[in-house]
Formats: sequence, C-alpha cells, structure tokens
Amino acid sequence: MSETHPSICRFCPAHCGVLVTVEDGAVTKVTGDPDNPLYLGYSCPKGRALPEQHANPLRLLHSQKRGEDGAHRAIASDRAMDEVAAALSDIIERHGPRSVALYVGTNSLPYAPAPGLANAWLRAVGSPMFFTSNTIDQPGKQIAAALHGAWQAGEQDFRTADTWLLVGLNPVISKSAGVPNQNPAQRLKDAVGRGMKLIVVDPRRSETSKRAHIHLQPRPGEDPTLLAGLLHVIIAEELYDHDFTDVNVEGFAELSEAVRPFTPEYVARRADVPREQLVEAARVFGKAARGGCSLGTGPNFAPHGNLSEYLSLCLNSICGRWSRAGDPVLRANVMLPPFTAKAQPHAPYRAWGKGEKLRVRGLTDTAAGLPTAALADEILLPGEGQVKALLCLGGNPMMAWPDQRKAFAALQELELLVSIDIEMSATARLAHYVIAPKLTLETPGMTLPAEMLKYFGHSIGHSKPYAQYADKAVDPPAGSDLVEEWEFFYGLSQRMELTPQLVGFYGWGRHIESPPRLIPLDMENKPSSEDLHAALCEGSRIPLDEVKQHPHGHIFEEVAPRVEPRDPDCEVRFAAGHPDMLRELDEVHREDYASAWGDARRPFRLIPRRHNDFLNSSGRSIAKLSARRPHNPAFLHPDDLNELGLESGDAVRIHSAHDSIPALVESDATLRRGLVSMTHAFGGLPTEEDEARFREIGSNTGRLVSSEAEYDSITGIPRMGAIPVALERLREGEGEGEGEGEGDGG
Ligand SMILES: Nc1nc2c(c(=O)[nH]1)N[C@H]1C(S)=C(S)[C@@H](COP(=O)(O)OP(=O)(O)OC[C@H]3O[C@@H](n4cnc5c(=O)[nH]c(N)nc54)[C@H](O)[C@@H]3O)O[C@H]1N2
Ligand SMILES: Nc1nc2c(c(=O)[nH]1)N[C@H]1C(S)=C(S)[C@@H](COP(=O)(O)OP(=O)(O)OC[C@H]3O[C@@H](n4cnc5c(=O)[nH]c(N)nc54)[C@H](O)[C@@H]3O)O[C@H]1N2
Ligand code: SF4
Ligand SMILES: [Mo]
Repeated sequence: MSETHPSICRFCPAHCGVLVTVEDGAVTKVTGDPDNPLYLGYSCPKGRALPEQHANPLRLLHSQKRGEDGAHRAIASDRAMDEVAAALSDIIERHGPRSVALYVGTNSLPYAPAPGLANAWLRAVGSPMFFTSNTIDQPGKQIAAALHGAWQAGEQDFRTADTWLLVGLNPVISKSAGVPNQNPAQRLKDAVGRGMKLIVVDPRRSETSKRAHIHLQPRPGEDPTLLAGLLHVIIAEELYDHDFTDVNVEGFAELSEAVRPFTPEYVARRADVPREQLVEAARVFGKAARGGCSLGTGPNFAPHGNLSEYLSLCLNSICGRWSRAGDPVLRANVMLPPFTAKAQPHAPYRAWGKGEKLRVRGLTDTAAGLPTAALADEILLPGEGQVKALLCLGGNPMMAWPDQRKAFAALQELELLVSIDIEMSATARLAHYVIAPKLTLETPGMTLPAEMLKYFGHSIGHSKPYAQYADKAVDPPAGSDLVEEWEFFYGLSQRMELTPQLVGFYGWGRHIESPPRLIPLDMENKPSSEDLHAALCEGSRIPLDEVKQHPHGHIFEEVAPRVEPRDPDCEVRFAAGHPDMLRELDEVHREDYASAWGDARRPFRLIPRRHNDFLNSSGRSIAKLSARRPHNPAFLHPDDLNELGLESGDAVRIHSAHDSIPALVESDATLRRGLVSMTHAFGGLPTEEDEARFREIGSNTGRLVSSEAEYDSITGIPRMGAIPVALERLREGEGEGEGEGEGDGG
C-alpha cells in the first residue's frame, strides 16, 4: 500500500516542506511539496535522499557499547541508559559536576525537544559545561549583536530590497543567510530579475556570485579591511542615512574616525581588488533605498570575525537598513510567543566575561556560548574541574572540531564518551556508548526550531509568518531498538533521580525577547514526543492546534503584524563606536599585511566551501549522495596547478604551520589565484590507516588548524579560514602517515 504524507525535511536548517511516500511501512520517495505555500515544491538532493538515509545499511538500529577489545556490540537501549547513568553518577561523585560536559552539534535542530532536554539534564546535574557547534561556526554574529545592539524589528525584506551585500557566504548552496532560504537560487533570480543590485564579496566566483551586479574577489581574510573601506566611502561621500543615524546610532564620530585610514587606495592594494569596483560597491549600497548586508562563514573563520560582523552591523545601521515603522514584521513570531516589534534597538548587552570561566586562554562564557575550541583542552588539562565525561548530541567532534589531532587525543583521554548518532561516525568509533536514535521521519517535527534561527544573526530563518507541524510519517524499522534524543536524557534523569525542567526556545539564543521558559516535566509518567512538542508551543502566537490544521504548512498572513514606531521615551541606541572593536580595527590597520601576503614558505591560503550534497559530515555514508565523489578535493586555480606542474587528480600534501594532510587536487577556474578551496568534515581519524585511504574518504581540514596559535580572545574560535599553506607533490603510493604530528618546520 502506498500513501503520501506532507512533512518537513530536517536534513538541513531550511526545513523545506516535502511530500513523503510510504510503501509497506517504509519511506520510498521524498519530493518537494507543490502545495506548500512557502517552499512551493522545492527540494534539494539531500532532501530527496531521505529514503536512502532512513534505509541506509550503515544506519545504527541498535545502540552500541565498546568492549575491552575495542569493538562495538549492540546493547539494549534501556541497558545502555542504566550503564551510562551509573558511570556518570560515579564520575560526578569522584570529580564533581563540572567534570561532565555536553556538546550539541548541528543535528539536534531537527528534534525540537532534544537540545532543551539535554540542556535541562545538564543543569540538573549542576554542570555549566554546555557547548555547541555555534562557537566554531559564526560566533562573531552574537558577539557583534551584543556589542552593537540588535534591531527589534529585524532587517529589511530581501524581496523588496534594492541592493544586498553578501560577504563570504554562498546561500544558493548552503541556504544560510541573506537570500531567503526557501529555494534561494530562485529567490535570487527573482530579485535580480526585478532589478536588485547584488554585491558579493567572495574570493571564489560562487554559485551565488554568478548573479552579482558587482563581485569583489578579494584576498581571503581581508573582510574587516574591505568593510571598513566601504564605510569609509559611504561616510566620506555622505551616502549614509543621516536621519536614521541621528536618532538611532551612538558613536558615529568615533566610527568615522576609525575608518578614515581605510581609503579606497589602501583597501584596493591590501585586499587586491580594483579601486573603482570597491567605490562603486559602496555607492550602490549607500544610495539604495532599501537593502542589507549579511556575512557568512568566510569572514567568521578568518581572523577578526567579531570585527567583521560588527562592521557589517555598523554599515547596516548608518545606512538605516532596518525594518521601519509600518513595515510588515519580516520574521514575525508564529510558534514563538507574541512579540511586538518596535522600530528601535534592543540595548547592547554583555558579550563575554560572564558565567563559567574556562581554565585555558582566559576564555569565559560568551553571548555565543562557551568556547568549543577549548573543550579538548578542558579534557586534557589535569586538575580541579577537568572534564572526564562528554556526551555528544547530533555532533561529530572528530570531523568538526578544529585541531583534529588534539581533539583525537582528548576524546581518547575521557573516562566516558557517549555519542548519540545515527551511524558509527568518526566520533562514535571512539565512544564507549553510541546511542541509536530515531530519524526525522519517524518522529514528529515542527518549524519552531527553524523559526528560532532568527536570533542567531542577520537575515536567517523563515522570511514569512510561516509554520508547519508534521506527525511521524513511518515507524522505525522492524526489530530496531531506537530512542529519541530527548528520551535518552529523560531516561538518564530518571535513573540519576534528577528533576530537569525542559528549556523552552533553547538556552542559547541570547538576545531573545523573553528569557527561556522552564517547563516542568512529569518524571513519573513519561510524556510522549507529541506532548513535549505541544509543551514547547504553549503560549505561541498561533496555537499549535491551529498550525496542525494546515498539514502542508501555512503562511499566517492574517496575523502578520506591522512594525510599531519607536517609543517616544526610548533612549536606546546602537553602539557604532565600541572601543574594543575600534581598537581591533586599528590593530588590523597596523598589521604588516605585505609581509603576510608575501610569505614564500606558505604561499597559498586554504579557504572553506560547502557541498550541496552533504551537511558537514552528514550524508557521506549515503551512497546516493557520495557515489560520484566520496572525497573532498583540494580545488586550485588552473594556472596555479600549471605552475606547480600538477593536474587534476594528482596527490599533494598540504602543510599548514601546524600539521599536514594529503589531498587530491582539482582544477577550479572560479577561484582567484593563490587559494586552496576545500570542504571540511571529510576524511577519518588522524591515524595512519585512515590517512592512507585519503583517495576514497578525503582528508580533514580541521587538522591544519591550531586551536592555540591564533584564536579569537573572546570566543576562542581559531583561525579556521584563510589558513597559510604550502603544497608538496606526492607520488603514487605516497602520503601514508607522513607528517604525523608535525608541521612543515617553517
Ligand atoms: N575546518 C572546518 N571546521 C569546521 C567547519 C568548517 O567549515 N571547516 N564548519 C564548522 C561549522 S559551521 C559547524 S556548524 C560545525 C559542525 O559541527 P558538528 O555539528 O559537530 O558536525 P556535523 O558533521 O554536522 O555532525 C553531525 C553529526 O550528527 C549525526 N546525525 C545525522 N543525523 C542525525 C540525527 O538525526 N540524529 C542524531 N542524533 N545525529 C545525527 C551525523 O552522523 C554526524 O555525526 O563544524 C565546524 N567545523
Ligand atoms: N549543502 C550544505 N548546506 C549547508 C551546510 C553544508 O555543509 N552543506 N552547512 C550548514 C552550516 S553548519 C552552515 S554554518 C552554513 C554556512 O553557510 P555559508 O556561510 O554560506 O557557507 P559556504 O557555502 O561555505 O560559503 C562560504 C563562502 O565564503 C567564501 N570565503 C572563504 N573564505 C573567505 C574569506 O576569507 N572572505 C570572504 N569574504 N569569503 C570567503 C567561500 O568561497 C564560500 O563561497 O551552511 C549550512 N548549510
Ligand atoms: S534545502 Fe535542506 S531542508 Fe530543503 S530539501 Fe534540501 S536538505 Fe532538506
Ligand atoms: Mo555551521
């Protein structure tokens, strides 16, 4: 028997509305849902591979326990919870609650109750050690918002904007920010078709920049310089919004002074872009009536990510690029509680130096969360507070954490490592217990987590008052023993006799309109997944029952509120002259960029890129997605390959100052010269056996990153982009195990 259900794809944060075909209890087909009013039938290869993901022969159908011999064997999920709870209680007794840490990765987002219950469990344990992938992603967004202030009504609408400036992101592939993430390629085509002038800053001619009116292709990592240059021109030519700035911005004079040295000549020379193009970009952005500037992982992985994000907010603010009184509220709360957005800022708030202090590098809790790049150090460093147990929820430290070799040492040092994962990921291979969860189409889903994304930064998330709820479409495979993520933390709480309170709307969206709601849980009678979804939606603007009336999703236009005017007595203003940020800008100006760019020892820069068929490390095990190219090539400009005497398919060893990895090169004429562009989250463990397989599984770029040589002093994010590297040719059969643990000596 075949039936079709409307549902939500949760493979990536775009949360597209899809149609799921179920035959004989198994998912056989997933397509875009033409009746979905927001996504209009769109889907991507990852979403269409949901049947293969659910039926993946490599998927775990039983939790696993590692034996004395190092091999993993199936264990009943109840038994696994008993043993993990006992081990944790023992560790807490011996080492205190801080010795237990939780790491939440990207694949917690699909399961609305999961991160909130995991966080609640950790709070009940009494440990502050809550880490997420956010601080190895774009933490500059939340730091900048804290220092500068966030606009209550959000940015202007892309669909009516005259210009948009995208710096170091590629939303056509990543569905990340800037361009609305519902079929971004089409949204971009529509916008450019009606005359929007798109400006893209990317060292690569990306899928997104193909539609650009102006594409600046600078040296990577020069984003602070470039943004300061745009501000310089806009201020010098008086293209900013005087009225808006007068009312809403403080520190304009200090900002003007700070960007004064960033003349077009200086910026053009330093970032290596044509001067006229830079000035033209500033004029287009400054003269437009409506628009916005959004940043992505490019500038956030390069040094000075906070500063780049801060300058982009200043650029938006002095140009008045925020929704005005009378505009429809762009990201109105639907499954979140009602909120009246006014045309005024939330006041700046504390960005760091609060909460838990880490024992290394002077790091503290921040507006972006605890610095994940230092978690490996917290595991390795002996002494009071040392982390002995780590639980990973939907994350893969061995693929994603910077400084892979250090992460490897740390995870092996743990007394207890638990990974909640659908497969034997690189991290799971090291885990004492691997908890096998249900998959998205086997659980209810809703768009509340995607709605939350707007709190993470500029122009992210749904751009209409949209919501969808989907019941589970199928049961888990017969004979499997799977628990939902939240059930695991509920089960631990029961066994450890804790009374956690479910954290509504998550614990880490820091400038949210109301503090996270704590929802008491019945620890006697286990709630259902549906109960918890309902509890999370209590008090929502649109009651969950009403959302459920629209199985294909619905745009609640009828309640779309308008932005209210600024309160007459409101004195809050954006801070455009934050002394710390302007000091950092001055440091940038004093950098010896010429020597840095002229360093012959490492003449190339390694930069990140994302792949349409994978979400970080997810999808690599699905044959339908990875069959064509299971490794991650090192892309170089054809002229660079020529000069190095290399051809596509040749093997090289890439050396950073910290470590080295083998890779296969591939020609890519969309790059500027002097770059190596490579996708992260590939390869295996930093062992000789895994490294020898680089031709099949690729290599892990995180191994080239040092977590302590160069890092942001607030969020601890190391230099993960614009990494100086050198290339060395490998001959057939070479590359196995060379360069173990050492850099290139330079
Ligand atoms: N060098 C370098 N490092 C990077 C980046 C980079 O570009 N370059 N990117 C950074 C960024 S932006 C991020 S967000 C982080 C990502 O960091 P992580 O979130 O730690 O890494 P992922 O690879 O996304 O890990 C997802 C894990 O979830 C598992 N999974 C998939 N589906 C499910 C599910 O339904 N349930 C559960 N429980 N698990 C599931 C996958 O098998 C995988 O092991 O990496 C960061 N690290
Ligand atoms: N298909 C797919 N979608 C994804 C993901 C995925 O892995 N695959 N990952 C998800 C996650 S976790 C995240 S955080 C988002 C990220 O989403 P994005 O930030 O859009 O990430 P990318 O697509 O890698 O785009 C980064 C762009 O920055 C450019 N760049 C590199 N270095 C620099 C630099 O120094 N300066 C500038 N200006 N540009 C630079 C690169 O050439 C690239 O085009 O995507 C999400 N969506
Ligand atoms: S864009 Fe994301 S949510 Fe949409 S179909 Fe692709 S993977 Fe699924
Ligand atoms: Mo990310």
